[in-house]
Amino acid sequence: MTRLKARLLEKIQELRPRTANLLKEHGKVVIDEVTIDQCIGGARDIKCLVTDLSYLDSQEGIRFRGKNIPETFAALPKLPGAEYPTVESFFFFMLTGDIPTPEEAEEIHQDFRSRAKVPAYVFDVLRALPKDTHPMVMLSSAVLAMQKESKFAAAYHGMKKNDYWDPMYEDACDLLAKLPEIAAFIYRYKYKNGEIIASDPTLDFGADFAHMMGIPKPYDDVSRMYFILHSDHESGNVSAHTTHLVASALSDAYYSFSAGLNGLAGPLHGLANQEVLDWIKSFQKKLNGAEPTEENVKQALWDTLNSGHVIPGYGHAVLRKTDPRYTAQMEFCQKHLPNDPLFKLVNMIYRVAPGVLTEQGKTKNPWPNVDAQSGVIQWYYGLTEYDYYTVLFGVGRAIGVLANITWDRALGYALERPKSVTTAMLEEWATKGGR
Ligand code: HAX
Repeated sequence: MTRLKARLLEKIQELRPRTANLLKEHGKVVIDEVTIDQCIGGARDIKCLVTDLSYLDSQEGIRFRGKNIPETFAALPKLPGAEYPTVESFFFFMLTGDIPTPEEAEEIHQDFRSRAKVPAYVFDVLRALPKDTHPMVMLSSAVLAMQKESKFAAAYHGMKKNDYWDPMYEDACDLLAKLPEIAAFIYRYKYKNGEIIASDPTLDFGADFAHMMGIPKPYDDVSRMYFILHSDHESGNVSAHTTHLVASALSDAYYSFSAGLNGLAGPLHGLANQEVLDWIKSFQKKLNGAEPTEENVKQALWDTLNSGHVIPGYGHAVLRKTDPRYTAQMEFCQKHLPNDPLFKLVNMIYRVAPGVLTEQGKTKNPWPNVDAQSGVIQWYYGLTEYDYYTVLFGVGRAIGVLANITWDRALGYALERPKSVTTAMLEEWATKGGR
């Protein structure tokens, strides 16, 4: 057993009695109430999910295991010469809440390498899809195609509930370790004439991904940063919630994460990073080579709103301030690409868009989210095929959701099954002023 798995088991044994006690002794304590607008309006803010891996505060933004983004980056071990920690050490941290020692980080790196080989049939499945298939369909299909590898599904009938976490952990690690090769294959197959670059087993998750993408340094660090920033945003967002929901039926990690990816592919969620670049490129096209000004950015934003569309990369269901994931990427740009024209334009949009959205008066949060900034960095390092960007998000999101469903099994979280009501019932309760 690796030290990560042994540590995880210790943590599971610590937490299990606390969860059991909450259920047994305090199960009927009321922690929230539900209003009609929450019922119709997407269950905003209803407190009915549990995770210890991350917490999203509307003002402060995300904390991973209690640490904000700068604290997370500072605390985790880095490879010599690297600016950002490895994905492997971050996964250790997310699963256990502990910072791995360099030896533990190296052990998980070796463990991931032993799991990283993607079965050949996965590439056959991808090659069989039409070339103009969206890369998110390719990623989700590749993940789903590997379901027959599931150790959880294979062990399910002979297993006790307390042991479910073990093969779920194995599936989570197997699947996560394979994602760089799958994602890089999709990119090279779709956009680089199928010229595939073989994995380099000496490299860590982020560096091997950069290598297989064919993008030189510092793209290894860009990848580490990007995957960690996109990993987790507590449990209520569509991709995390979908993964959790599907896993609650004891579907394995392959079924569950593939479903989560399909949710991530929606324009109000992860696809927003593609939409942002699409918006910027069509804006630049209209400028016809002229320098953008704050005035014509403002006009273009109003045109989008007036045509009934959202401004991609702005707004959030929970956050009420600039997303710290946006800020972390902006700081990267200030350091590495301060004079990049696209970065300057994104900054100009940041100066103008919150005012426009506030004036329009609909959104509760006029500030940018993670997706407003992420494409600039990818574009700068040569990844200009922006319909691929959500795949990058998907690889990062896997870290959080796969760690979460491992814990779901460890703590025996139940089949998810909220209750629905009818419109007539709501009308009746509305008339009575409550149920
Ligand atoms: N542009 C225009 N209108 C917006 C808006 C935006 N960026 N953000 C919110 N609104 C509108 C909503 O569409 C809604 O309008 P209606 O009343 O006509 O339905 C109104 O403002 C109130 O919405 P809200 O309560 O502020 O926001 P929601 O919780 O309903 O939605 C969204 C949150 C992220 C979906 C929303 O802000 C949005 O559509 N943003 C643009 C798309 C985007 O960037 N998505 C990525 C979000 C981060 C993420 O998940 N990344 O993966």
